[in-house]
Amino acid sequence: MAEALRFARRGDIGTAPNPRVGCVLVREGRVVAAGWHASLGEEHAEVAALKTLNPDVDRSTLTAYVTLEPCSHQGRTPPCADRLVAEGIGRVVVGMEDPDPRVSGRGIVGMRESGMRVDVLPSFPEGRWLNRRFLSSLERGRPWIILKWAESADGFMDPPRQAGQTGSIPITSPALRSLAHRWRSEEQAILVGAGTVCVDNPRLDVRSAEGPDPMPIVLDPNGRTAPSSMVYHRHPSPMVIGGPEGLPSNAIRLDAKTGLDDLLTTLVKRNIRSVLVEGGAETHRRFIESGRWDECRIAHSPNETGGGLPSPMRPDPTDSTMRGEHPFGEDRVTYLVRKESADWAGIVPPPTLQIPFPS
Ligand code: AOF
Ligand code: ZN
Repeated sequence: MAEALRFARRGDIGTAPNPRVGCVLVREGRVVAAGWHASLGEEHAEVAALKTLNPDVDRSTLTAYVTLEPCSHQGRTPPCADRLVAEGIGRVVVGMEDPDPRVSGRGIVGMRESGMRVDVLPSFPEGRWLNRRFLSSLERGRPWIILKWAESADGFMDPPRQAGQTGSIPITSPALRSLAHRWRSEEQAILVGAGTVCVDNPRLDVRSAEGPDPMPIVLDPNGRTAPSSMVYHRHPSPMVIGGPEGLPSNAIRLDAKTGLDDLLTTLVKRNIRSVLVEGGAETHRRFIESGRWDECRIAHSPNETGGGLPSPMRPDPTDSTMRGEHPFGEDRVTYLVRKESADWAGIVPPPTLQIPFPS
């Protein structure tokens, strides 16, 4: 299963909202074929693995190790459980049940009813962590939420500005910017408050890394942002709570009174399974105080700004677990995970910092 998990990790960019799944076919202790779900709409891991299998191999001698229950539904591709049965695979070992309501155990039952031997791991924390975004949406009804900010050595997230001076002023080194953009490409949505849009006028897209742009979400209940702000013109469907008059027609506008939980429910309904919150401090505070966060990534610069916007409150240390702390370029990155989220996921692996890297 460790080998299947290794293949699952390869499907890192472009699989969302789908889970990351890997499959290996084993004969007499040796892997004879392997596959993974590479991107949304493409074949599932089991089918990808079968594709690489020598046609002469006797299927009944094989054990398939799959990190997630083979699906039983006709979605973008046909059901994998039926395919494994039709192929005559001898035995299937499943990492964990698929909580997708179209599957939720039916893949396992179907394979067993056909006479196949199917075993399910009693616990699979690595697989849960890998698919924490997918599982959070289906099990907890809210996306996985990552808070991110950068701060100076003297505790500011934005340097002092002249009156009327706008535009983003980086605090950290260029090396960290590519990491921060990689983080953006890994999440389906990126959220900021109105203040950040007014002051920084950010694009919130992925530039210094590869991968899809997340959907921008702006919290602007009082309609303070300008409709010409870049965030409203870079993505096919920017979302805004409240917002100003005169937004492009493709913007998705939610009522100004929409609360955080209603927003998170709306995102799950739209198959948005993760959100990167990029500030500002007030927005981070809302998420921390309401307990609606899972990870916190703080980039520390060695330089002082000598004033500016104070960085956000830290999550209560009794409420969070340190995932790791790493130098990155001239900066240092601290990774925290909310205790409750770590317990829910089952495991908190240390972050890997090479680029490209699996998160
Ligand atoms: C599998 N193997 O590799 C994956 C599965 O959008 P679709 O049609 O591709 O279906 C997505 C659903 O299929 C997803 O929500 C999850 O339940 C399952 N994903 N299942 O047997 C795979 N990626
Ligand atoms: Zn499938």
